[in-house]
Amino acid sequence: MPTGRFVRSACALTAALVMAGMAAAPASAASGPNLKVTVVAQQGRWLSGDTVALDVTVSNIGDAVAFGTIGTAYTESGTPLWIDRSQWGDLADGGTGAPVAQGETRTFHLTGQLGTFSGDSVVHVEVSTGQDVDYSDNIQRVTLPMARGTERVAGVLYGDANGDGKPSAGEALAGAEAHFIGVGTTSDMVSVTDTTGHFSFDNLPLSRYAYVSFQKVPGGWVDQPVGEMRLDGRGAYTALEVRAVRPLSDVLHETITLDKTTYAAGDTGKVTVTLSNSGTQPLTGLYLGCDAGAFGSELAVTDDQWGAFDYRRHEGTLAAGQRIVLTAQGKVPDKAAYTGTTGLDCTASDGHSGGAPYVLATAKVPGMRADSHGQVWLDKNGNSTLDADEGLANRNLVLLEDGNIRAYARTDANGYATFKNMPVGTYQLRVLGPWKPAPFEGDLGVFAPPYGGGEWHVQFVAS
Ligand SMILES: [Ca+2]
Ligand SMILES: [Ca+2]
Ligand SMILES: [Ca+2]
Repeated sequence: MPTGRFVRSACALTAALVMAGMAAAPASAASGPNLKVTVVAQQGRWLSGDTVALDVTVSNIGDAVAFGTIGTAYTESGTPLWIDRSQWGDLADGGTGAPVAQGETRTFHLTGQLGTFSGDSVVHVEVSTGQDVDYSDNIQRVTLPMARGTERVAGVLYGDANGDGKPSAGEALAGAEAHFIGVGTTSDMVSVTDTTGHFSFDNLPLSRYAYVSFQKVPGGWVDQPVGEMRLDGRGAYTALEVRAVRPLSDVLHETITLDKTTYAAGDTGKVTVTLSNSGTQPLTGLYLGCDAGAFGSELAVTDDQWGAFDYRRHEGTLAAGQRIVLTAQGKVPDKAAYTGTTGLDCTASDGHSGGAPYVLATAKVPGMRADSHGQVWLDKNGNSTLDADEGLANRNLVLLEDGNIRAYARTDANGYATFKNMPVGTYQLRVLGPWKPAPFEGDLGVFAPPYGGGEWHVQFVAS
């Protein structure tokens, strides 16, 4: 029926007009709770893994209590920001919410952690209550700009001979290795300083934590630590000035001696440490750090015997030109009988200078004997791994002690050999022929069980 259709259409039109009119009316005109949220995001050029703060203010600008108020914050797009919802307290999603009275304002300090990079992070913050009279102010979005691009790290290494804290003529340190490591680099990168002391690394990936350190610094200079760097594309580290200072060992000299060259387990060994200051300034805050690499065979010297030089006190002093003799004693531990060696090693430090002197004295603890069995090998395929056919077959081996040959053995078809019934102790293993131990190989300890007896594998390289 035409008339009926017209009537229904008119009703629908009227309803649409009424709804549009309600939405356009000022919020203050409506009566009821009206939450409003504002968000201020911490400024930055953000990187994955960063923690970002969001200051959230929730106000009820209506004229009635907002019951059951809930707050949420989540990533709408881009790099995810992980926000623990418990930071909303009684407004946390998952609970029943909390009332916010008319005129009340509450603030929340939210923090979140950025996940894997996926462009700028758009964070949606929303507060809700039943019957909010104007929902348009209940949601706010903030965009966290993510850092992009690559970085350059460069600078100069100088030995601050004139002590003015900056590079001066003639202070460049050439030929040192600058090592860079940061998140996103798989191995450390090396740049050798040129004749002007400069080093550089280009096209580095952005990184929350990155470090430059130095090796093979010439002339005994000690580089001062470069602090942690944050590579977020600002180019903040392209003109580093890395200061190096003279080592403490230039002025602080240390010697160590034991009262005997041979002990038995249970004996008391006496240690003498001599310290002297050859500089023109007093040295203060000195202490000895002994047993640094302790593995249980050292003399059991208690630290209180060093008096003011006890590492817990840091109270040792040496005037310019002064020399001091410190003595202490300790028992030779039982374990030393199994390793054949005892002794003590001590670093003398002032707690802050690099290049602290280090000394070591050892003595023998003879008596026990042990077999020593193992393999010598060459990394024939260059994969840094011992593979099945890499034993050095049918070769003569020797164990040296202080340059003297103490034992011989011959390897089998797989590079294995046994030194029989050796006095326990520490030896240098050599292959007769055009080979030498790989640079990282140390001495060979021949220890009695239970401290020894395991199979060793020692890599050799062409000499
Ligand atoms: Ca509202
Ligand atoms: Ca200088
Ligand atoms: Ca190999």
